[in-house]
Amino acid sequence: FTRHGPRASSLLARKESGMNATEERITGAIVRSYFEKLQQHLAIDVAIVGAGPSGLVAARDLARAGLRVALFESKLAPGGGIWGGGMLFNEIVVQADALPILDDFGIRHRPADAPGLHTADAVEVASGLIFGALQAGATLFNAIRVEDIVFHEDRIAGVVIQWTPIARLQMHVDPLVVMARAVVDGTGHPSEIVAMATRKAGVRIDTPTGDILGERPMWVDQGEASTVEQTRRLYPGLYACGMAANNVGGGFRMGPIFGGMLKSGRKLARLIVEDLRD
Ligand code: 48F
Repeated sequence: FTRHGPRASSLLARKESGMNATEERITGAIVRSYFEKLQQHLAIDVAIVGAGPSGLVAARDLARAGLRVALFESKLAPGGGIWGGGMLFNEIVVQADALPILDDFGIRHRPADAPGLHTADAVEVASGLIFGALQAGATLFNAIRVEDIVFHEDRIAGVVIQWTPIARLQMHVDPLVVMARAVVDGTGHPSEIVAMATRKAGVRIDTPTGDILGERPMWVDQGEASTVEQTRRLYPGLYACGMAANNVGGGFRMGPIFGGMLKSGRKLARLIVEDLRD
């Protein structure tokens, strides 16, 4: 007790021990707001694995349609293969028919010295897509790797998540789970989530063989078209977009041209909105 009574004494004790100092309040604010965010996304409409261009466009459209959407990105920085443009020349190419998607995000572009092709600054595209997805209401969890899927009665029902550093250090720590009505493989070339479904759950996906057909060598026009064509539901609760869809469907690769990725994201969102409405 001090001469000011018990309350003043406990305030003094807190002050002396550094409790309730700005440092404590900063940490408390981060912990409370992060856990609120996490708690609101333990059971969601759509879990998108991978925050590359196709996943980010899909996330924005799905969030705009009023669905609860979370992106899980294993790297610290979302954006996937956009940042480095072609061979670290940080410009990307987009076809004229995909420009409305860039316009929708407020991302600038200019005509290239080639008919029907336009260029955009890769850093502006990456940051613009991330910003646009979040502003529309999607939530992004970075540095979190999806290491498995939830499989319930012939349906993909969620994702199994773990901090990337824990996975990298191979620490023996059990993961947590996020349940989702739709799980999207946006992991790019390896189509990791569909691979888990075929390998671990043994499901036959919607391809001619029932399995992943695998990416073919570069043929830009074919690859761009097939990326959009192959964007679809592969199994109840399981979808793929972007290079993951192209890999699953046996399409050709296409390099640093991004119209197909953007259009794939938009198509995917439309399909999922229709499916989840039923
Ligand atoms: O590959 P990526 O950019 O996805 P995309 O939308 O776009 C492909 C283009 O960037 C480019 C192209 C073709 O030449 O135009 O390649 O298909 O991004 C995939 C993201 O998924 C993350 C990865 O870090 C990357 O940011 N990712 C991969 N596996 C996991 C993951 C995982 N298991 N959990 C969480 N994130």
